[in-house]
Amino acid sequence: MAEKGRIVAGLIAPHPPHLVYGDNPPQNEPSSECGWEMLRWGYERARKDIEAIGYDVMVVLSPHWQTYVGTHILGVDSFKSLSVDPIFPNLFRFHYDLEVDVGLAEAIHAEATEAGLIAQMMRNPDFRVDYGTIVSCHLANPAWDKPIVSLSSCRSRSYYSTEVMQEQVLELGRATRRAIEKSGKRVVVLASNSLSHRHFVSESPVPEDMSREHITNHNQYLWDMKMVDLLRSGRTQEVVDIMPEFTEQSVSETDSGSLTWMLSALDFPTNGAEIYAYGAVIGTGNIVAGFFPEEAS
Ligand code: 2X7
Ligand code: FE2
Repeated sequence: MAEKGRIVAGLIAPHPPHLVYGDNPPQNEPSSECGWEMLRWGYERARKDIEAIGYDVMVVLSPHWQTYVGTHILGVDSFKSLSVDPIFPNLFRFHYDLEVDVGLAEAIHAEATEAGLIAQMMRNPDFRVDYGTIVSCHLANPAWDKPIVSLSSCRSRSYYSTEVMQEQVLELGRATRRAIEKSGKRVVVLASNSLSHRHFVSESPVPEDMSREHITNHNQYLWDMKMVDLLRSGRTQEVVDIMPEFTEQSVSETDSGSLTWMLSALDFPTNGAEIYAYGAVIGTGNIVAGFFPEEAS
C-alpha cells in the first residue's frame, strides 16, 4: 500500500528581498556587501534541518499574491521570468525558473472546493509569480531542485475582518492537509510572512548598513516577542486567538492568513517551534521558525 503523505515541517519563512540581496545568489542582479546575517544564517540552519528530514515538495501561501475572490493556486508546470520588487527594485531583480507540482495543486484545489471554499487554478503560463513566493522558496531551497505549490492570499480581511479571513484559511489549512495526506508525498509548508510590519519610510544610502537597522519601535518588538513566546512554547491555538489584535497592533503581514493557514495545516502543533532567528529588516520584525511534526510523534 502507498505510504500516507504528510507534512514533515512547517516553516515561518519571511520574504524581505533584502535577505536574497544579502546572499548574492547568481539569479539576482544587484549585489551587496553583506547584511541581515542573523536571519540569513537562521535560514541556513533551517535548510539543513529540512534537508536532513527529506521532502518532495514545498507549499507556500504568500501575502504578495493578493486575490479578492477566493484562493488562487498556481496551475502551470513551470514559470520562468524576471521578478522585480516594486518597492526595492534596487535590491531585487531576480531571474526565476521554477517548477510547480500541478498534481498536488489540483488536489488542494479539489479539497478546498469540496469544503465550500472559493478556489481557482491559475492557468496563465505568462503569469508573473509574486516575489513573496519566490523569496521564501529561494531561501528555503536555493537549489530550486524541488517543485512548489503556491497559494494566493484571499484578502477577506480587507472586505470583512481578520476573523473572517481566519475562518477561511483555517478551512484552507485543513483542505491542504487532507490533499497532502492523500498525495503520498513528504511536504514542507511555508508561511511566507514577517511578524510586525512597520517599515521605515526611507532607506539608508547603503541598504546593508547594519548600523541603521533596528525594529521600528518598542511596541512592535514587544508584540513580536509575545508571538515568539507562544510559538516557542507550542501555544499555537493562542496564536490564532490573539491574531486579530496582533495583526491590528503591529500592522502585521499575518493579515494575509499565511501563518494561520500553516498552523491549521499542521493541526495546531503543541511541540514548540524551533526559532532559528529573529531580526529586523527595514524596521519590520521577522522570525525564521520551524515546526517538526514527526519529532512530536
Ligand atoms: O515584503 C517585504 C516584507 N515583508 C518585509 C520587509 C521588507 C520588504 O518587503
Ligand atoms: Fe512582504
